[in-house]
Parts: sequence; C-alpha cells; structure tokens
Amino acid sequence: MNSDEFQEENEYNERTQKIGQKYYTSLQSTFMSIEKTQTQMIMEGRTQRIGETEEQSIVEEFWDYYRQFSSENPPNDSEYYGGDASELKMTILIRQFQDFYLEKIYPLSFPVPIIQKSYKSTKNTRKRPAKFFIVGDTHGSFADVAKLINFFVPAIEKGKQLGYDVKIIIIGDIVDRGKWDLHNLLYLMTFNLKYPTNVLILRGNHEEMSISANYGFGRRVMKYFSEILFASFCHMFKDLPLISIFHCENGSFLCLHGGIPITIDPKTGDYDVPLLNIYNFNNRQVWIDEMDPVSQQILWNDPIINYVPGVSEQFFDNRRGIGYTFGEEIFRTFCVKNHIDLVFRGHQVFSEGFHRDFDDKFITVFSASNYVNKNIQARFVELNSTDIFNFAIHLIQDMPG
Ligand SMILES: [Mn+2]
Repeated sequence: MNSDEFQEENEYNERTQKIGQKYYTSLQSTFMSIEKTQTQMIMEGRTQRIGETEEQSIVEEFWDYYRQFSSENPPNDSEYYGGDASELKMTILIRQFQDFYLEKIYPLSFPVPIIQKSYKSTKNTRKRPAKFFIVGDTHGSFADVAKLINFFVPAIEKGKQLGYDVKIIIIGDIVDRGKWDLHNLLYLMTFNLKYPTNVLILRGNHEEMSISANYGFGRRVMKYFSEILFASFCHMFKDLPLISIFHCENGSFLCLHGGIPITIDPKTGDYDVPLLNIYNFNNRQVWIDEMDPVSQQILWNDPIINYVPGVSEQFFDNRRGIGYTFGEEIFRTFCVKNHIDLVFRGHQVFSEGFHRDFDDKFITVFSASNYVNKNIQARFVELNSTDIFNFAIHLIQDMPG
C-alpha cells in the first residue's frame, strides 16, 4: 500500500554533494596513506604483518564485548570497546575486515562486484543444500541486530550438524539514522569475521562517504574519535560488493541494496538494462559521484510501487535526488537478460517491514524496528536452495533474545 511507504525525498542534494566534495578532497592524503600501507603489506606478505593469533584475538575481543549485550540491554551509544585504545582496536578490525574482503570475498583482481555461488545439482552431482537468511536495512537499530545475531549463531551451528550451508546476506544500510550505528557496524563486521563462510555484507547507499557524513555516522565517528577513523571506514566501504547471486535447484535469486539499474544511450536516449557479467563497473570509490551510473543506481534505485503495466512510464527520476524508479518491464527484461528469477533488496521503508512487487518477484525487506522515530515491523527473509520461491518473511520481534 502506498500509505505504508515512507518515501525519502531529496536525500542526495546539493548540500550532500558539497559535503562529499569537501571530504573527498580533504581526506585524499589519508586514503593514499591507507593504500600505501596496504600495498606495502601485500608486497611484504600479509602473514608477517600481524601474527594470525593476534588478528584472531581482536575479533574474539570484539565478539566477547558485543555478546554480553542484548536487545533489552544495548551498549552505551557513546562508549566503545577498548577505552583509550578503542580507536586503535577499531582500526585493526577495519583493516582485517577490509583485507578479508580484498583477499577472500571480492579481490582487487576481480572487476565484477558480484558474489556468486551455485547450489544447483547437475545430472551427475548432487549439491549440498543451503539455507539463506536475508537482512535489510538495520540503520543503527541495535535491538534488531542483537536479536538477529542471537538467532543466527545457533542456526549456523545447526546447519553444520545437519550438513547444509547457512548463508546470511546483509544488504547494506547498517550505518546512519540510528544512534547505535557504529556499534551495529562493528558487531556485524565482527560477526562476519567470526563466521567468514556464512556471512556476506553488501554495500548500501549509506555505506558511502557523502551520505554517511550527512546522516549521522560520520558526525558520530568524528565526535568520539577522528576524521582519520571516518576515512578508514569510508575506504573500507568501497570494497564491499554490490550484488550476490545464488543459483539454486529451481531458480536463481539476487540480492542488492536499491534496485535494477538502467543504461541510457547518450546519443539516442534509448534505454537498456546491463548484462552484469560484462558491464564495466567502477564501484570501488569512496564517493558516489566517482562511481559509474550503474553502480550508483544499484545502491539508489526504487521500484515504481503498484506499477500498472502499459500505463506507467518505464522509469522516472527518483525523488531521492539520484537514480531512477523503474517499472515491471525493466525488471523483467533485466531478469531475462541476467537469468534471475527473484530479487531481494532493502532501501525502502514500509511500516509492515516488507513489500512484494512485480508478481512477488521483487521483494523489499526492512530490518530496523525503529527508524527515525517511526515504529516498523522489522523483518528478515528465510529461504532454502531446494525451493527459492517458498520463502518466509519473519518478524524480528518474534525471535528469541
Ligand atoms: Mn538505502
């Protein structure tokens, strides 16, 4: 229903852009020094850098710290683990997280920001099944993140015992809008490093410098810590992948933060949808303005809600100030071209916590129960590789913990 939708207007505007330009320019030397250290480490061999055990212990430290909290007992929003050393500890965690994505998940040598895995059996081989959990925007809502992680940890253990994979896909917008956003991000990064084969974090439009400098996260990090720490987070955000695709027994599903991207021919004005595997992405950028239009749109686009085939236009400029809204024909063309049967995304707030569009093939899920003082029925999705169309959309509040 339209009335349940909270449309964000003008989120990306002249001011956002100006602030983006400002930080992009002033933090250049910090970005360069982070990159220089990274290159040096690659050349020296990473294992000689920080001992494996020491690296592991940072994850364990953050894990033990966050596991003591719950939805009813959140951490203090102005106090962070490590006391005087907390900025240093965060910097090590960021570096470790970024290295993990650069080495294991989305290497620099791999230009397509899409993480794919097949759970589809062939004539001769039977694939191990998988259970997927998909989490939408959490935006600093610690109560929801704590509940989700409390639910996911035993679910991962159960999968191990019973012989199926458990994959948890977090589709971005972890930061901004809620005062626990830095805690949320640190807890989810720790969760990811603690369970590296089970958790995948995708980039949202808020995991970007100009937006996070405007909507809470940047101010918080700079108030309690420093501009350099903010730069380190922004530099890490750029290495998060944009899309995940899982090929399952009866179809393939895709996760991304915003929506289906469009390409427009500058000469004719004709539009098309990109073939993802051959598109020339330029998404590893700290500032949205430096990214290619398809990457920008993946983070920002929205569907035309209650789309009427043949009546509505194919796409409109998005009222958010960047990207487009797209109709069902664009969605279908994209799916056929890229062999996709089902799409899950976040990005849009509905009081019900979810929305089904385009014949139930384009699903929005929102996972923050308190969003800028609005009460939302926060949800997450569960589905299995044996039948992706038979998915469940759970209420987070019903989960234990
Ligand atoms: Mn978003």
